[in-house]
Amino acid sequence: MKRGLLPVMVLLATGSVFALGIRESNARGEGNFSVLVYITGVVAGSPPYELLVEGAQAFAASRPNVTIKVYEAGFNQAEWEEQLTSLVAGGEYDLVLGSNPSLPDICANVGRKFPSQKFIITDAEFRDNPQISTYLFNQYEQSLCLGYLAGLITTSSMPHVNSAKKIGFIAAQEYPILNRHIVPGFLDGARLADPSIELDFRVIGNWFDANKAAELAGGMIDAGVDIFASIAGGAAQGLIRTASGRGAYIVWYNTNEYKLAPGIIVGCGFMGQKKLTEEILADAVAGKIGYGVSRTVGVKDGYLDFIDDDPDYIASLPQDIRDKFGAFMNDIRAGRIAYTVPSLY
Ligand code: RBF
Repeated sequence: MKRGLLPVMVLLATGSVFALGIRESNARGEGNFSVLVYITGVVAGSPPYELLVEGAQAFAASRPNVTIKVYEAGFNQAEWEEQLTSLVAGGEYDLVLGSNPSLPDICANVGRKFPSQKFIITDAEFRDNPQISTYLFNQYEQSLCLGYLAGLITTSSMPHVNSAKKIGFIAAQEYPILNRHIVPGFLDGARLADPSIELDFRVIGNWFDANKAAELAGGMIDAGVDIFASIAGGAAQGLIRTASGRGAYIVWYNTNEYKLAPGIIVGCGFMGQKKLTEEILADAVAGKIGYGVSRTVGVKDGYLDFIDDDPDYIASLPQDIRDKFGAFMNDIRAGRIAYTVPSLY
């Protein structure tokens, strides 16, 4: 404490010229902490981005010296690196915060041009770069949970269930976390309920085309799918439309969306991205972030879970399914289910 105070007292005693010099060398301002929240897409309709922004804004609201700028980079992925480069070129931001598996590579390129710029990215895994810190959600685990529930549903006698043991997954685009963690986890989970379950997997090609998602979902229902999951951002609205119109079920990743289609969206996962964001920013302001490293978070430590206390969940599924699934979730929460997370590479 004493050691920390001494330079401040010297600075005050030596007067304004010295103090001004210090201020000029720090364009961001003494004591202020400025964060660029870089959204790789648009916020609306994408749970990871909505939660990231909510967390950053909640943190800034509690700290008057923290300022947040949210930038939506849009859907043209080819432009993301150039956009980020021009945003950080002025040296305005103490930190760039983002949430996307493709961001660390982009940040590494941008960071080479601006060696003092720091980046923290969630939903990604990247190591050994002293400017970049990453946090990976164990989405294999959330997928195992949602997949097991989908397996219980497709083998049940619920009103919209047919005799085919077929579950569906609609993805906006393919990428390593999707192909190696999310989709395999979903199928592995379903096969814990019944090993003969098959997966119908289809790709939209972008994160916004709800009509294409609706059309794909229709074809999948024709092919025997009665329960869906999707990772599709705003395009998932098309799946909800078709499932509601034709009669099929959906399990939803990351956020509580039961209200969007009660009785159709029958299970929702939880992603603790808001809490993680607030913790990350507190650590960043305190200078406690480890750069060059990646940390994985999941159900056991409370960063992923399943929302089973919502009245719409309880009303949507028969007691026997909720009992079986509840026992499974308790085992996952307690670390009693053994599984191996596949390699991302
Ligand atoms: N998830 C979204 O919810 N909305 C998006 O717009 C979005 N864009 C993505 C773009 C790229 C290039 C990649 C690799 C992933 C994207 N994701 C998006 C997926 C996101 O990172 C995460 O894996 C899923 O949302 C599941 O939590």
